[in-house]
Parts: sequence; structure tokens; C-alpha cells
Amino acid sequence: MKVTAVDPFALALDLRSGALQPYTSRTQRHLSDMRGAFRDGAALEDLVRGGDPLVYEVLQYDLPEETGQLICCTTVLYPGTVGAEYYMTKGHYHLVRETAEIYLGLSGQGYLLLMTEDGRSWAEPLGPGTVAYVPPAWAHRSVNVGEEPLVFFAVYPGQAGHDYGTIERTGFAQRVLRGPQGPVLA
Ligand code: PAN
Ligand code: ZN
Repeated sequence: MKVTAVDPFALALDLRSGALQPYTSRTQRHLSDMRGAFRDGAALEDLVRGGDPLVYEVLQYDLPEETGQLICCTTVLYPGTVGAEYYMTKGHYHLVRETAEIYLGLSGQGYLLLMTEDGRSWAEPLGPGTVAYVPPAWAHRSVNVGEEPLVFFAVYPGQAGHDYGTIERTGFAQRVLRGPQGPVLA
């Protein structure tokens, strides 16, 4: 197998804020990047007009996107709702379905929602110290149900790739809504 030579390295991860030093890319998703994801499209447009808040950001140390490498990143998902629906990530399948991922929760409280193309769905609570396994072929999306940022660290195979289009077409099997007694899975 041919794999790009990379020197060993170590990064500094702040276990509370998720700050990764150094990082080489920072992806920010505002509500206007997430049209179609939330149930209440009118509430989303109101929030976009009101300043288009930042929903989440991903700090990553980029490596060659090839078999043999492992890529790590941290996600900071801010607290908030669109209508009754908690802020969440876009969610994706890996382009190469035969690739898994590990999430390590650092701070905040939320859920990791998962589903397969043949109709299974799953919800795992995600909080400080949670190590969640995303098996091959499971789409995954995280949801912040708390009052502070939901922060987690993730590691995935270099060749995985991200397929957002399928989720944009099908949506996710479950939604997490704010209910009178706290979060409700719908
Ligand atoms: C995560 C996600 C990150 C942002 O690093 O990419 O939480 O979510 P979206 O990619 O769905 O916008 C991961 O699962 N990487 O594979
Ligand atoms: Zn992933």
C-alpha cells in the first residue's frame, strides 16, 4: 500500500473548550448554511434575518485524505433552538460507507443521532467522557440539548469522505425537540 509519509506529531487539546493547537482548518456553519435541516423553516429564516447565528465550528488538523491516515478534529456546537428544535450538525454518511468513527465527548450535553440507509435509527447521549462508536454505514448527527456548547473530539479514517447530499435529500429519522420537561426525541 502506498501512503503519504507524515512525521509523528502531537497536538494540544483543551479538554473543556475543545481548542486544538495547532489546527489547519476551521469550518464554521451558520444557520443560513443549514436551510432544509430544521423542521421549522420559517423560524430558521427569522433567525437568519436577525443575524444568522453561528451554529457550530469544526477545528481540524488536516492530513492526506487516504487509507492509512487517521484524521482528528473537534466540534463546538453552540446552544440554541430553531423553533422547538435544538441546534444540531448537518449530519452525514461517510462517502466510503466502510469507515467508522470514534467520538469522545468533552463538555456540554447532547445526543448523537445515527441511522442506516435500510431504516434503523439510534440515539446515544453524548456528554463529558462519552466514547461513542459510529459503525460503518451509519449516518451521524450531533444535537446540543444543553445551555452550554456541546464539545467533542472525533477521529475518522483518512479516506472516509463526507456525503451530505443523502441527508439533505432524506433528512434524519429522529429529531430532538425542546419539551416542557426537557428534550424529547420525535
Ligand atoms: C465530525 C463532523 C462534525 C460536523 O467531525 O464532521 O461534527 O458535522 P457535519 O460534518 O455533519 O457538519 C465527523 O463526523 N466527521 O466525520
Ligand atoms: Zn463522520
